[in-house]
Amino acid sequence: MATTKSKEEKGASKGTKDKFSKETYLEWFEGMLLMRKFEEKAGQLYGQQKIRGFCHLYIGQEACVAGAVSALKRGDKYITAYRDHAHPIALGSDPKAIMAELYGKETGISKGKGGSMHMFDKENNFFGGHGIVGGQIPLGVGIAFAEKYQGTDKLCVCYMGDGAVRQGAFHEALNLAMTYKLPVIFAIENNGYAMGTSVKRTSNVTELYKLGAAYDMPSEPVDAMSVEAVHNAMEEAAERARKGDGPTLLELRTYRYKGHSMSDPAKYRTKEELAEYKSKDPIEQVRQTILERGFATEEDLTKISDKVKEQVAECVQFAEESEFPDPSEAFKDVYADEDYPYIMD
Ligand SMILES: Cc1ncc(C[n+]2csc(CCOP(=O)(O)OP(=O)(O)O)c2C)c(N)n1
Ligand SMILES: [Mg+2]
Repeated sequence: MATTKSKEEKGASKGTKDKFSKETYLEWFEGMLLMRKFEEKAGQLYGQQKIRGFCHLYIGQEACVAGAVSALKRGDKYITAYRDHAHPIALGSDPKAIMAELYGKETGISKGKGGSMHMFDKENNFFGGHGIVGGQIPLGVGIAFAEKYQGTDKLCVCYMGDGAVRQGAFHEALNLAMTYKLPVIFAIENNGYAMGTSVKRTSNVTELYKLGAAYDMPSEPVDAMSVEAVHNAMEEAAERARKGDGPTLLELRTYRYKGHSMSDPAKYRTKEELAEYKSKDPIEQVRQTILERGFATEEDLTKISDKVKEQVAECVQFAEESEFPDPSEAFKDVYADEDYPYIMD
């Protein structure tokens, strides 16, 4: 257990605040606030049945992606599971197109055919949005393989939930990535639960970064309520990947403030547990640092917040005013063969 502690302490100490500039802090604040406000609105719209089907919110987990995007380079690839609204927002996709996708409209980022779980934006290096738990992990390794094969200096960040590490595909993917020294960062967003099942109910191995040891993969836990700690861990992993030293496994210790999906009363956790994580809110932490270090005043931050709210309102208006796709679109971009036999007349 002593080893575990020192690893955790190492992860926490990575949150050294002095390293980061005013610009970085303000970008983190605005970026994470946009993810948060966008999703709060999406939650409301779901209640009004404007958004249907599945909808998994990322609220509380924002630092996991904000700290990666600030640490990595444009052109690095990202792939994740179905909790996927914030990743493309962080990568620069148009939030209006993401909202339209939630509405199932033709102007959506996946032309209204993907919905909440299947956002996709190749131009901004976002490879989805995958509904099958663990399904994106081998795909992420494949993307990293392509980068290595083509001799680029780019890498792939492959996000997954804590539930996904119990899938066989995770272990096969780690083995292959380590054997071929592929430029991939496996980022486990450990929010403590897979639907209503806690991590400790699924395996003896509850410190998920330890799973990397079976493949001799550099692995560590990261306090992912701290955007600084995520940035630092991603930066170090990226350096390793770009040098040709292969993959890293990061266990991003995070928390989702909302239920698993929209129909989850979250009875499997206590109010105290939720309150404890809310007291470490990643956005609030950034706000405090900005104020403490004099990077902005309360008034400046309110202006940013107002701007973000306006942006979200524009997203809703855009989605409302967009059309549903024509039924003839249903099979386009879905199958490789354009004359797929079930195309409707
Ligand atoms: C192969 C497969 N099995 C089961 C499901 C049903 N399912 C959807 S989400 C989920 C829990 C996954 O939890 P986790 O990986 O921790 O991600 P989180 O929702 O916490 O982000 C399950 C079991 C699925 N989508 N795919
Ligand atoms: Mg989980």
